Amino acid sequence: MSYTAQSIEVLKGLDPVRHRPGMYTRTDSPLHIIQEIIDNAADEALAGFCKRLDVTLHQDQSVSVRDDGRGIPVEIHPAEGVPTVEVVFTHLHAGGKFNKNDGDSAYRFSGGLHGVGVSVTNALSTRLEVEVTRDGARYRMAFSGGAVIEPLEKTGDAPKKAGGTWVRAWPDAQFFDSPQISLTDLERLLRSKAVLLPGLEVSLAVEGGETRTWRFSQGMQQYLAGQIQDELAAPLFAAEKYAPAHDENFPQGAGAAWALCWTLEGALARESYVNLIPTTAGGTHEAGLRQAAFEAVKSFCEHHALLPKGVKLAAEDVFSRMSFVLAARMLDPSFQGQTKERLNSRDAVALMLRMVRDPLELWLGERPEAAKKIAELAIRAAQSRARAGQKVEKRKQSGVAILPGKLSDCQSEDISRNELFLVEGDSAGGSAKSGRDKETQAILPLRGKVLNTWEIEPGSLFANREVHDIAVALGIDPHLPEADDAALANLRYGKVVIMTDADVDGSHIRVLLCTLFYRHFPKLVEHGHLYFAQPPLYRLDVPGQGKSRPLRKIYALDEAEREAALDKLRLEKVKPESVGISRFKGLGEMNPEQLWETTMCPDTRRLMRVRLPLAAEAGPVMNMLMSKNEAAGRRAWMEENGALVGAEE
Ligand code: 28G
Repeated sequence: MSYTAQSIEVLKGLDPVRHRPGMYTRTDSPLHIIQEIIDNAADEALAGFCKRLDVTLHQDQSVSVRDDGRGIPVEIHPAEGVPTVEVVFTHLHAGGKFNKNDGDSAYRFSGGLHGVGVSVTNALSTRLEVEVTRDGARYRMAFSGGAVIEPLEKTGDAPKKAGGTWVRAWPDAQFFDSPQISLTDLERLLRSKAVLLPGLEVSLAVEGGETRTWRFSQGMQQYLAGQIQDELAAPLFAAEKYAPAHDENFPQGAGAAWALCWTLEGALARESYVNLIPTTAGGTHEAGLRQAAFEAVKSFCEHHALLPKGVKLAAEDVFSRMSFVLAARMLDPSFQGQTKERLNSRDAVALMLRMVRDPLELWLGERPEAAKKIAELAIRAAQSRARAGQKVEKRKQSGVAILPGKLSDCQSEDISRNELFLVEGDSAGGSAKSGRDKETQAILPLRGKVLNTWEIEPGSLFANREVHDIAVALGIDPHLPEADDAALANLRYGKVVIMTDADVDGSHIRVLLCTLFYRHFPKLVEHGHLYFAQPPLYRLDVPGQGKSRPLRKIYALDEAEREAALDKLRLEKVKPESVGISRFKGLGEMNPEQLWETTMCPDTRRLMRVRLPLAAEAGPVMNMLMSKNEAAGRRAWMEENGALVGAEE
């Protein structure tokens, strides 16, 4: 194949990126495609081959990055028949994604923001140049819009031991809302690489301006200490732990490094990362850290009999004064949210719990004086929470209503933590009841269809049993949109969660419940108390393997999770063809543990908060949707706008 023919073929490969760049990267600014380049250099440093990483922001808005690692291989790639460096820049998913099966490879835990690699950067750049130094020689090549325009050539000799990669990219302004790269964001990103890769010297030069450098020989411990101005309750705790080979539950090398501390007052410092990628919106790894800290401190309190009578610690009591830097390392992390800055891999909770809890408990046990200070902080938080709860409790008891018989109420009196699940069907209701956290979660099963209350007078609402039960459980009366906030004074739950099947009937029930709340309990919606649970969309049936591995069912919330689960199974040598994938039919298919983990556990579930536009705008639409004689218009509107009513929690 001639070179041009081949580059045309390669271009075809990157075509989708140029057509829908938003599917592959963030398009608000070119920072994220630059981040892909920096991430590759950081991965090479993580593998232990770099001492420095130098970035220059040029006056023409291009960016160049240099590392002193091994240099991207230039040999002909056996499968592709072109130099490996060309494959890296022209093939989607090239880069970190391959070689995950090689236990020693540091690349197992690399990850571009979306794991798509630097070919996306290339596709979205008017020009991109690469220079490689390795094996006693220098090489270079250049691309435009992702296509090779100057094939790889040797440009000279280099000292035998010299190595490194240099990349300069000119992002194509047509793909971005703004061509400017924020200097603050770039600085923050580079500083975080220096924090997470102790000893690495990182620099940022602004062409014609200043140069900044970062180096943290003590890594995140040093960094966190520098971020905290207030008095520490106890010394800072920093450590790391990764799964060994042949671990039962986690792939080799998965784990975390962390630094954490407690302060008596003042601002908190909290940062988390997955595979060196910042997760500014937190996610499941932070939830796992929080749980680990909670369990370690609670266990210390119990061993030393520190808990005053009647005080019950909650995770938040331990967590609320804790500052931390957390760097999780895991295979196939999956991200969520508009900007993909929140980790949502469910197993990150268990992974962090496993890695952090015991070392922290040990650490506390070794310095009882310091640990007592931390315990005191948590106990004080629990006591003030209990006092706040009691006030509400008095109010709660002043009501005369008798709670509906089929309500399984929760034990906690802390309204802000309490949640009511409205569950479709008795069987799902049963699973929810046994799977829930009894402390804070209440279950109200709903039988059959809920009444369409759009055209029902407030006075006749309670003639309907279901509606009556919901209102009594909630502790509030129907009211008008003009009502003041006192309408919610006796509300018994901070979150009201509608949990229905992910099918047509389920969405019908959702709409009817939304109608009820929107029309007759508008303050509840306005104040953000109403949520949809999001049960998983897929079920993976994994056949048993020998004696040790029984048949398994894995639930995946969406396509991304389904693919991540399949990738992980591949690592376990499960043949993808042997895995049965079905679109999930109903809540009733899950046992209580599964329902808990996928849909109810605050750390691993995904909730969607229901938000409605202002009444003035929504009124006519709702009227169209809910009036008896508007069935056709209703269907059309919902198909188009169904997604608009919610936003991720
Ligand atoms: C300066 C800007 C960005 C990089 C390397 C080094 C290697 C590499 C990069 O290999 C293909 C995938 C995993 C082996 C690896 C060199 C092994 C041996 C490398 C960068 C083949 C990519 N020698 N440095 N990629 N690997 N720096 N800086 O991009 O299996 S990317």
